[in-house]
Amino acid sequence: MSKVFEHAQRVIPGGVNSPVRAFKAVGGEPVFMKSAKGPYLYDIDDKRYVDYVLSWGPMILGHANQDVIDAVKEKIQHGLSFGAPTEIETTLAEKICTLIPSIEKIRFTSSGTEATMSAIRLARGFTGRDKIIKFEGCYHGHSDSLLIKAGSGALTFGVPSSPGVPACLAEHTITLTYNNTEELIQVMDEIGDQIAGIIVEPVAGNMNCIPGDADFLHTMRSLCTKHNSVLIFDEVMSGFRIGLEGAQGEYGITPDITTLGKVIGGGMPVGAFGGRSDIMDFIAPVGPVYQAGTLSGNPVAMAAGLTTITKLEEPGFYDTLFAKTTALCEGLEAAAKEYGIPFTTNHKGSMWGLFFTQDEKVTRYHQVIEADIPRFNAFFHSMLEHGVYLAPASYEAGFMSITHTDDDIAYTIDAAKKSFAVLNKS
Ligand code: HOZ
Repeated sequence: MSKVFEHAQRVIPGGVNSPVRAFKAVGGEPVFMKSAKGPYLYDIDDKRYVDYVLSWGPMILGHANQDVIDAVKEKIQHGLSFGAPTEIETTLAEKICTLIPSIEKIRFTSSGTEATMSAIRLARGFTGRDKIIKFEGCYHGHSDSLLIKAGSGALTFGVPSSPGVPACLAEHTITLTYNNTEELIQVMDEIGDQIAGIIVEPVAGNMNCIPGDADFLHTMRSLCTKHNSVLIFDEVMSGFRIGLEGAQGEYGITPDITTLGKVIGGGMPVGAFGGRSDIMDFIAPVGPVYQAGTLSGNPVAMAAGLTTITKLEEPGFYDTLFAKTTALCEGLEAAAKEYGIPFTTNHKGSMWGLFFTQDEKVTRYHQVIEADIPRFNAFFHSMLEHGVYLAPASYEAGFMSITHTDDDIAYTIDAAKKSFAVLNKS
């Protein structure tokens, strides 16, 4: 075991501050990183990796974007946190409300988990109902009500429903099958009037990458309207990654509440939830539903987020970004075909995923679980060896940044070919 990992484990459980980082799913030891620039990560031995984790999504502009760094540097001259309102919070709030019309008012938090947890409480407070619906394999952070049959690290560790979540709370969370419209209709027909809200990742990124079916998401919208349930789009991952208006813009659906995080903090710790004014005004201090945070709306984080989003508005940004994702996925599929490896990819905007499966397309959770995980793990390690950093679990989406060049993508496809060649022999 490396000295740094051994040292970390003495003082941090598992040596990591978030479980997926521990490489437990893929085996081996995590790589300790030292710095990052553009599409590259550099480990403590100065080895370079083309990075498709991008801090789990936020670094859409690539690492250490100069404008973002400059904005942060400027901001920190004036103090790090005030615990009082600052104007930049309003500026970022207004920017997001303008770009995402369903968000009439927004509240900033320090993480996506806080945002989804607060959105659920708000939906319950607003409707006076307890039950919520979520979907198997979707992950909405690690709050108690949502850590039930969840994706991401929970899936990786084989404990989709975590010990520590009280049964009396879990019984209010109903878990349905992602992309199964019939099941959703049936359940809402039976108990829709008891449902406070439905929370969904419109593009799932925590059971690898599975875009929601348009019919599934549109039906969900109609059912929530019919039963006065709150529709919560968890766009912590997909927000500003599928376009300026997020997945909701792409699908043409207006949720009641949206949760955001990752990109809106430009690499700093930020989350947010926002939506219809009448619902948002149920939050304290206007309304009775309590929610708060010492570092919420932190001005340094706001500066990083504001600068990031402003750069996303540049003409052609998303066309260029999405073309890179398509090129990568098509290149990987062609390479796998060349080596006779059963393999497919999914992508939506700048989110993508790869699957070692005989299935032509992956649209359901069970397909992710049934894919060849040992093969993914071998592929992961081979790619790492060749200097390509993929998420260390087959249940995570990949991300693309605007700084990934054609050469980086060609390099990645070449590394994949070398890896497929080895897999073919095993
Ligand atoms: N929850 C993140 C994956 N979906 C992992 C966060 C991290 O390890 O940084």
